[in-house]
Amino acid sequence: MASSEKCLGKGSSPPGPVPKGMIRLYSMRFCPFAQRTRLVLHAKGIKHDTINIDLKDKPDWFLMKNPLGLVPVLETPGGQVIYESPITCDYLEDVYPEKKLLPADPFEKAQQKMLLEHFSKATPYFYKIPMMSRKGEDTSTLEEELKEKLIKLNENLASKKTKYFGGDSITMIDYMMWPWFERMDTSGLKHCMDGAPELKNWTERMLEDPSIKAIMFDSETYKGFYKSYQEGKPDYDYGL
Ligand code: GSH
Repeated sequence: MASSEKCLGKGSSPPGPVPKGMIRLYSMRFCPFAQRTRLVLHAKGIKHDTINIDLKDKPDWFLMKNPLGLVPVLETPGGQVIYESPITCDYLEDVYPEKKLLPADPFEKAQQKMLLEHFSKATPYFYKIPMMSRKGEDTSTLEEELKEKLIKLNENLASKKTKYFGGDSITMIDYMMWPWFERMDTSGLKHCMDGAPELKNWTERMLEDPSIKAIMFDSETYKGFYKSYQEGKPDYDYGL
C-alpha cells in the first residue's frame, strides 16, 4: 500500500506505480480543494490510496506530475494524471458512474457549474480575513463583502426550496462548497452567516452526511494546523 499519512517532501523516494483497480490521490490533509476530491472518492466508495505532499518543500517527482505544484492530483494505474479540484471531481464522476453526483440534465449541470464559479469568488475571503485580523488589521469591509456573497448563496438555496443546492439529496455542488464552511468556526467567520438562515440550516444538514463525517477534522485540530500555517511554518502532519 503506497498510502502515506505523513507528508512526503523533497528528496523522498517517488511512490511506486498505482496498483491495478485503484486510483491515487496526491493530497494535503488540511487542503480544502483536495477535500473536494476526497469527499467524492468517499461518497462513491472508490478504492484509492493517498500520498500527502509537503507543500512547503515539494518533491521533484510531484512537480513532474503537476507542474502547477498544487494538490489535489489524481493518478491512474496507467499513469494518467488529472489535476485542479473541479476537474478531478468531474473525472471521478465520469469514470465511476455508480453513484451519480451530477444531474443528468444539461441545464441543471450547467447551473451547478455556474454556482461554483460564483462561489469561487468567495473563497479568497476565507483566507484573507483571518490573516488580516491576526495582524490586527481592519477586516470590516471584507467581512461585509463576504456576508453579501453568503446572502446571495442563501437566496439561491431559498428560491429552490430544496434541502441541498442540487435538490433534496447531496450532489456535487454541495461537496464542492462544503470545505470552506467546515472551517468557518475555526476562522471566526461563522457570524458572516447571520443573515443567511437557509444556508446555516444547510450546514447543519451537511454535518449529517457520512462522507463529511468521515473526512472532517475537529476544530481543535484545525486550530492547531492553522496556527502553524499563519506562523509561516505549516505543520501538514499536525495531529498524527
Ligand atoms: N485551483 C486549484 C484546485 O482547485 O485544485 C487550487 C488548489 C490549491 O490551491 N491547493 C493548495 C496547494 O497545493 C493547497 S490547499 N498549494 C501549494 C502551493 O501553492 O504551492
